[in-house]
Amino acid sequence: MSNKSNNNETQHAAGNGLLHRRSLLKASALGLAGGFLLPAKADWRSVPGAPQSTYGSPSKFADLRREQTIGHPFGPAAGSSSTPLQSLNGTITPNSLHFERHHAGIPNIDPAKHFLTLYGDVKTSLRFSYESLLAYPMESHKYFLECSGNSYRNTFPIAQNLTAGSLNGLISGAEWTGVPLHYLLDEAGLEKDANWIIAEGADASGHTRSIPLHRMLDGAMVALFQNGEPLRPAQGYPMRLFVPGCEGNISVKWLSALKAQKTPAYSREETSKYTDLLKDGTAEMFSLEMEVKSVITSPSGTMQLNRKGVYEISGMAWSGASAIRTVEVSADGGKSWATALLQSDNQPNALTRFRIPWQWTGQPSVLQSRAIDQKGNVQPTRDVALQRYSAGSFYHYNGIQSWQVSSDGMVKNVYV
Ligand SMILES: Nc1nc2c(c(=O)[nH]1)N[C@H]1C(S)=C(S)[C@@H](COP(=O)(O)O)O[C@H]1N2
Ligand SMILES: [Mo]
Repeated sequence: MSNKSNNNETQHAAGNGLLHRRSLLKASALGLAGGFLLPAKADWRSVPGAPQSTYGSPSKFADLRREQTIGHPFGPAAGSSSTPLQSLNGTITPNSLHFERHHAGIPNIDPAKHFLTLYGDVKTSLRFSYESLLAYPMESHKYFLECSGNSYRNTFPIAQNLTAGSLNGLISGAEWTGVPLHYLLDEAGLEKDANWIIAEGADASGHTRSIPLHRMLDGAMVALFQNGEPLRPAQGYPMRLFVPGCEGNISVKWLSALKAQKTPAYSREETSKYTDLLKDGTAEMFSLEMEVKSVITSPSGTMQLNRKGVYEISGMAWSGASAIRTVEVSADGGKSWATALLQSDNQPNALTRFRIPWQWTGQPSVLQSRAIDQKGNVQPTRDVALQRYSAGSFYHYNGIQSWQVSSDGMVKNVYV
């Protein structure tokens, strides 16, 4: 090992073992070095493996499953499941692990029998079949999708000892491909006062949301493909609305109608739900944009550190307002912070991966990440985040996630 890299490895960036973000991780520093034995000849070297398949599946040794697959006590089809953030890396969620949130289950829609109607304050009402939409020019973008209820368990008075995915996994990242909405709106010709578009889904929940026109013209699409393949039924097959940076529930799945009008619809989903009760007793409506947020996915809740040495702290950051500017990481519960490496392309309204090396000598530690977006929004502490809304209101919670590492290596959700 040269002196140069040796210096680099031991360059501390903040308290309690955070190393400079570009420090190299080497087996010697990881505490993993030592003599190794040649492995015995494995079975898979001596006999041919399984044949090819028509649709792939993960290794049986990789434990990949959605978490918190919870139904509603009065209607099991109304429920959600979370992405296991701690089992994944990078910024793309595989389609089989994209989080799910349905108000009335997953309809099984035959695309030949499904239509999207565009009507209301327009010069010409239009009806699109799945086939006809496939003929339009499309765009592909990487975006996050986050439920406004994501991380609500961290608003509970007692910290829940759960995984990163169980606590914060109502978020996923994908490459979405579809028809930019402005093509369809231009074709129909909006009337002058048509400031809102009311989107409705074809499922049994009657899910209806009002979206301000500027959001529909700026980046919204009728999404047809997700990570390269046709949408999964759970994600809205054959077509869904996708509004980047906004709470998941306005990205209406199984999209069947778009109605242009002067005012919002004040539908059930925007009166009885999806409003935020403020401290003064008033309710904030149409708080659509998702706030700046991040979460460390490794090490994270319920994991066990089984050696001392250098670890890579890694996680995801995102903001509905812009791209991510900086992610800071603390290993001492917020006393000191070091800047992490943003280690993915960093697009607006997309997941950004951050990484930073950390030397664990067995000391009790509290790991945190704090995201700052290009507009200067800073992710708040839990205390500050909870002050925004009245008690019991749990949408749009974006407080800093704290993971406690105890001297025995157990990692646990804590409030600091
Ligand atoms: N038609 C319809 N659209 C819907 C919903 C629904 O129940 N019905 N759920 C919404 C909610 S609350 C969220 S968070 C997202 C979830 O999208 P996903 O299941 O693809 O992750 O879809 C939204 N769109
Ligand atoms: Mo949601």
